[in-house]
Amino acid sequence: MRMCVLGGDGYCGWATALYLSRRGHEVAIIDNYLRRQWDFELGTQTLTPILPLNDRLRIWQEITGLSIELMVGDVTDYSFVSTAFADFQPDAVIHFAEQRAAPYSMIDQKHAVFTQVNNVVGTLNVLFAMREFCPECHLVKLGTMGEYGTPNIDIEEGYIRVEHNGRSDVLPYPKQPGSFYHLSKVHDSHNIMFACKIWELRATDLNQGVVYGTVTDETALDEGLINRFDYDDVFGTVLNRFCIQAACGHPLTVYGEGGQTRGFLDIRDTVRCIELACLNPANAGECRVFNQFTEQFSVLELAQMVQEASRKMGMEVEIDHLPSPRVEAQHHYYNAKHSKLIDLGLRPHYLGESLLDSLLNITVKYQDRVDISQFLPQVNWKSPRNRRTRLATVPAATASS
Ligand code: NAD
Ligand code: USQ
Repeated sequence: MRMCVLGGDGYCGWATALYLSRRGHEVAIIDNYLRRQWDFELGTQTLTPILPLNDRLRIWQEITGLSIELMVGDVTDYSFVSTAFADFQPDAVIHFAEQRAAPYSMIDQKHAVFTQVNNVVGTLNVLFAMREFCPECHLVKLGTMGEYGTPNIDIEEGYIRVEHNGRSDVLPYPKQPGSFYHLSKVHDSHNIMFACKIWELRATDLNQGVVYGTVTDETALDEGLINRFDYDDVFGTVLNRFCIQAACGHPLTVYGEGGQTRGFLDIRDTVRCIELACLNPANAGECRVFNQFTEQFSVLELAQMVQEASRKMGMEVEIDHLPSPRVEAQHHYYNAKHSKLIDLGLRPHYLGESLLDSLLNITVKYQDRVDISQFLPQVNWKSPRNRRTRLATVPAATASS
């Protein structure tokens, strides 16, 4: 298949582009390097030393003989996206190219507006460009489990049958997201659903849980292909952060009581899920929703697992309960369905001892690159003045949109 990976320089996108290329698909990456710019803005860097994208692609070609096309540009620029789709004629567009950190979107007004403009306008452009230049193509869009929030009933995969005043219907599952970032994904979902209905486009909205890990079979082929590993308080996801904190002997930063429960998955399952969705496309006019995670844990359970794995490696680490910087339920019911990708053939990697060991080993290996000032949360959901407000410059894309 001809697959266009939007956001292919990022964490999920890079691993996915390599995986799909090795599986024999024709792959093109679109990215505008915003993610690298946000590291400069926040004064942080990935734990792992990633190379410039051109170098990564050259190494990939040297090692495997496979080439991945690169188109550098901004998906909020319609003329760029439409030309890219018209030229490449993708069978599948895999859309990762968004601002994906909840704390970044909660820094202040500028960052909230930037996040929603970047994400919502980018996705709208993708939909319009598909309609105009590749209407048969299948959109595989990364959504998030956080769109649902934590309702006191089971979470279905996208839609729910509702009985009301003696009548019944299947309706989009109610959304109660917890940040302006998560809200941007809800807005995207509505726009995608509407576009499929009116233009007969085909789409799969993948409501992905929190991803962990960094190594895939492809990135392990050469040090120059290494993936990013974010651990700062804005872009670092919780398990990656706990592993680095453990490697540095820093107490694990559980926000509040730690009863917050989320769906999680290994980056190796992310890439497989994407391929499964592409190989089994939605029908024309259909907007499918899959919940993409393999296991659920509370934040405290994760911290205890990391603590135990560290102990076995001879590292003693404490668990701290910090006042939560977010507004989220700390004790709640959570039972989210996630069978559709399993039905398509996903064989999950579960978070076991060996995986935690390998995560901890990576963090120990690159420990000298760690900046421990990135461990404590610096963005508060309630504060009108977060520390980073003074540091932040808003990326140029907001102005151009
Ligand atoms: P990332 O920030 O590492 O990568 C996103 C990439 O998109 C970056 O390379 C960035 O430069 C690019 N990008 C952003 N805006 C762009 C624009 N306007 N034009 C062109 N390129 C642009 O993020 P990630 O962790 O790889 O996440 C990818 C997607 O998966 C996001 O949509 C995110 O919401 C979703 N997701 C991620 C996770 C996770 O745990 N990482 C979990 C669930 C869902
Ligand atoms: N948390 C801690 N301590 C930390 C960091 C986080 O207790 O040091 C807690 C948070 O309060 C939250 C949970 O861990 O309850 C998850 O936080 P996170 O930062 O790992 O993940 P989140 O903000 O939800 O966002 C990440 C990705 C985002 C994706 C989302 C999937 O950055 O792109 O959409 O996971 S989901 O959580 O299912 O919405």
